[in-house]
Amino acid sequence: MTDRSLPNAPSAALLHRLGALLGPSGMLTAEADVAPYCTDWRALYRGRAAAVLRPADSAALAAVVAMCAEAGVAMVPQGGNTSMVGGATPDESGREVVICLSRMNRIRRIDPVDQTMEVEAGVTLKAAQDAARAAGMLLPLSISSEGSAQIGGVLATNAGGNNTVRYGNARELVLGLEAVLPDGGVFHGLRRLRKDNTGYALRHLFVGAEGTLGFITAAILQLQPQPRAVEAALCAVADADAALALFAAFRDQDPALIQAFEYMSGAGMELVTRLVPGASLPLAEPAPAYVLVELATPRRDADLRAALEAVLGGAFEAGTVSDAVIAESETQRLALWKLREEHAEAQRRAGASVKNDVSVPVSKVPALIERASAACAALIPGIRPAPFGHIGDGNIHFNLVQPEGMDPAAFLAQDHAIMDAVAAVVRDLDGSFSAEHGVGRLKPYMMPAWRGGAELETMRRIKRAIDPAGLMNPDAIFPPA
Ligand code: 2HG
Ligand code: ZN
Repeated sequence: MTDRSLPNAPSAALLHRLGALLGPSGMLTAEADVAPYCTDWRALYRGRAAAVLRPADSAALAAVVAMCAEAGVAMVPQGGNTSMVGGATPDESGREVVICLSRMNRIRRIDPVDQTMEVEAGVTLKAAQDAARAAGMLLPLSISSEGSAQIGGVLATNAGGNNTVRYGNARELVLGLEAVLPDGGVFHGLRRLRKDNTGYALRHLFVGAEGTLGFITAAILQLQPQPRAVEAALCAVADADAALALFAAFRDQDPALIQAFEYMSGAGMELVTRLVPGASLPLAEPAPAYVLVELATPRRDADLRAALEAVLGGAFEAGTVSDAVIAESETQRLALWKLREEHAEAQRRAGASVKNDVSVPVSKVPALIERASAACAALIPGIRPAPFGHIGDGNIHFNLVQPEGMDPAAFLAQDHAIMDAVAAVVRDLDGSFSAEHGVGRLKPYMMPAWRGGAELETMRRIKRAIDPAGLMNPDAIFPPA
């Protein structure tokens, strides 16, 4: 974290011992095998690693960590490698080891009475959702990368996603946690209790710590009743003000029905329908902006379709919504969600883009979009704002696509200037520079200005207390001291 001279490269003898412990499938050292673990999804970072270690259970992980700690070798935890901020990518030194938890992929237990699930770090979020559904319950966390993202990373970053508006972030789902500490000790906190006030809630320290305090190896997650009815609609709106008016109308009707409330700009939707195979707009004509609303209820007696139509009918009359399509089948519902979920992929295909995963109070989202768009246009003429995201909880992905025809490298060279321009607006609106993607390696430079003074110093003290040698994910969260 601070003293970059400390981490050592693993010696040949250490690698030999690690290989003997983990077996042939548990350790990769050939450059071609290691390479995929050294680049992030956005290809922002190209690191190197001395080895990729893939323990199959917590005991093996604890032994590996103890060996690395004793040798002073820095460790970078990795799950599905879907970080948007380079939070799971090793540095360029080649001295770090990546420790990948994807082989720890058992769903240990689902309890229908407690409505809990005990799940290991390497289970993908999608597999965990499917298992909960098969048991008649809902794991209420949904993110675009859920097919690849793994529970360990989802918790380490306190992921949010599409259902935060109703159920909260990942942290809210965690009843119990198991973690391997930076010295190889194990924190056994797998309790499935709704009430447990016994000193510091250590489980919450690891959630959102981005692997800087140890490895989350398993968790007990609170499940929810499986909805009996789900309705989704894509609505054409004029702008974010209209989107919030629609949100208010749904809340006024019954806030407990709102499962997701997502915003998409016309520019973002245009990229999706043009660049993603199989994505097409199910409305008569393109709109300046869109809302994807999903209602859901576990009640047997609710007429959800009538509830949806009542609010949309009122919104048409009020002029809040100009057009809308309601999904008539599960296939259509998934097609509507595809238009939302493929935003990141479409922006990747459109060339270079700069992401700003920011949050503001919900009421300030329209000001954010308007003012940040103007600030970026003043900075780089022709820049293409394509904001979208979780407007129901105030988290907007204020992403900017490079101007048509501009050299991608020249655009990306200005990433800090763009991020700073957006951040200035966000700050003025009492928001946060990272809503759900975390700090990773991309944003530590912002920490002193945003979380400086006693807040950052307290974080540093916690880090030093738990990881005194600074071996855990050294480049994440903290800027060099
Ligand atoms: C989403 O909401 C993800 O789809 C990705 O958080 C956002 O690409 C992004 O900026
Ligand atoms: Zn998101």
